[in-house]
Amino acid sequence: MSNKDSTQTAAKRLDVIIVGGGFGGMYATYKFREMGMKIQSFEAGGDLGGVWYWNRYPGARVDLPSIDYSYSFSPEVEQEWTWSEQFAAQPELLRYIDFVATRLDLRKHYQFKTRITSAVWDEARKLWTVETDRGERFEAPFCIMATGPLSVPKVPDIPGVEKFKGRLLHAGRWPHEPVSFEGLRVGVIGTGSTGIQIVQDVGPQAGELFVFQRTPSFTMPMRNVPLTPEYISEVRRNYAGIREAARNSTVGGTRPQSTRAFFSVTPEQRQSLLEDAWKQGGLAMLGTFGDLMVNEEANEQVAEFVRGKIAEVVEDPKTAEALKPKGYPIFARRPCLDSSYYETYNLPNVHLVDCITDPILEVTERGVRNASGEIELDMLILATGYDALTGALIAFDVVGKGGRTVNQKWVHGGRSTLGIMMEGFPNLFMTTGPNGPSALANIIRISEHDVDWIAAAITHMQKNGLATMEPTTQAEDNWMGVVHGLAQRSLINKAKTWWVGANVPGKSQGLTMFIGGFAKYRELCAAAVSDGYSGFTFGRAEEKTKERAEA
Ligand code: NA7
Repeated sequence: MSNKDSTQTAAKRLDVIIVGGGFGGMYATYKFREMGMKIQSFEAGGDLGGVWYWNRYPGARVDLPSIDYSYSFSPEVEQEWTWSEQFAAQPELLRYIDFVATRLDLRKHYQFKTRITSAVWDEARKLWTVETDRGERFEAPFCIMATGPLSVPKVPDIPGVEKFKGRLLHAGRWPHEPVSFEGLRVGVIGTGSTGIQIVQDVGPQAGELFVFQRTPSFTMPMRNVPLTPEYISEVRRNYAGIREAARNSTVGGTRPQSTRAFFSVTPEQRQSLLEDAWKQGGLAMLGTFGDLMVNEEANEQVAEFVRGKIAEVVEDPKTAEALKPKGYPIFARRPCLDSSYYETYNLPNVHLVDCITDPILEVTERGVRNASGEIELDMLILATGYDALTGALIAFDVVGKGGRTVNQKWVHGGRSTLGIMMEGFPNLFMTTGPNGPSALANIIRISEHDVDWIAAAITHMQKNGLATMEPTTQAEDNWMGVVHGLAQRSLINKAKTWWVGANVPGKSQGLTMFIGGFAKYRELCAAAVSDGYSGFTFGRAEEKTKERAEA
């Protein structure tokens, strides 16, 4: 035993370790408890909620309908919870999460304010050993990384950010107490989904608001509405059918997705369909045609339609022009939904700073200095995104067979089998991993699916006296072949976004998410089981016992 070992506290032995307290981790916690396993769950935040725990910024709101963006595994929760709006705001989402956690008694399994600092596979003992930032050690044969695709906030590499003497806030680490903007000169850097939600909320409250925009996003009207008691009771009566439809859809939700090709209808019909979609709101436009992500010309016509809408709303022609996204396909960057984003620029106190024509040079003690001068600020909000998809699992040491880390494995981008397991990392499972549908479908449907798949795999092992499970290199190559093959056809590659890793300097570039749709993903995951798990190798429990005896 090494010196290091002798000073270490004894590891607590469990059946399953679960990392993360977002939707995936909460469901995993429930599922494995119900299977009678000895579990321990960890969460870095002070409570459950994942992104919704951290992202308390003004205007934070889900951009999928609430009835889709909710658990389907518990009929009790479905019947007892009442959504108030079609697109729930962050406080309501946290109330929902609290309701689920309380109703299913999940918090008692969690250790909060605890960050995992390493997870190491012990090949001889067939166990994962996990260490926390409190110096504790836990070990279990199975480890579930429900660490989420958007959990590592990114601070921009703008010189001087640390020098700013005013209040510096990151949207992804927003304070718990209310933040007042009244009379303040506020700056927002970033105009992705987060920046857009902040701008429309803070614009009317701030003394002056300066929006630092590098790449404009396409945003469409959300047209959020309160949900009536009649609608809620119909949904409750029909949840089973609604969930079934979602599971068999491309997006994992109830948004219709047409197969209609853009040029299969006349220009007049196209215009009328686009106007209808705009009136309908949400992502109706994306669902109106089936080929917008593969037909560049069709895509450009839809983009031009939306640019026209911007010009109709924004009064100052120069601002309108700067807000129009150009140079990348619509929907290739996460499409945003807003309630009054473009209208906000008509307020006299709201100013767009175009960082393409007037780049940010540095953050100073007093504000932001760009080519044309210094803009003094009392508060600077960073809405600069996340080290997405792979960021959480490379942020600490996850060490598999032969001492190889996930960091090393993913040096050329996220790589896994089904987005759930990795060759070289036995018994380590991910929910909403980087090579599943991830950000391209309803993350709650994916989380539930992945946890169910993992639970079935563990049950299979238990029934058959198997101790370890790991994808073969061949199966992983095949899966990544499918992922890359589909990705090549997509226009998503033509935009520089977090979807393709372009927002983090030095990160491997390319689309590694499965773009074949949620229903197809389920089908392929089911096929990996129904062919007798032929893409996986299993180690027997006896070998483990034998190895232990020999050790
Ligand atoms: P995003 O979509 O990654 O947006 C980040 C924004 O921050 C984007 O507009 C970036 O511009 C901007 N940014 C980042 N660094 C800089 C610098 N240095 N200078 C100027 N602007 C900068 O993150 P969000 O949080 O908005 O959304 C993430 C997801 O959450 C969203 O897609 C939904 O799924 C929910 P850039 O594009 O790099 O030019």
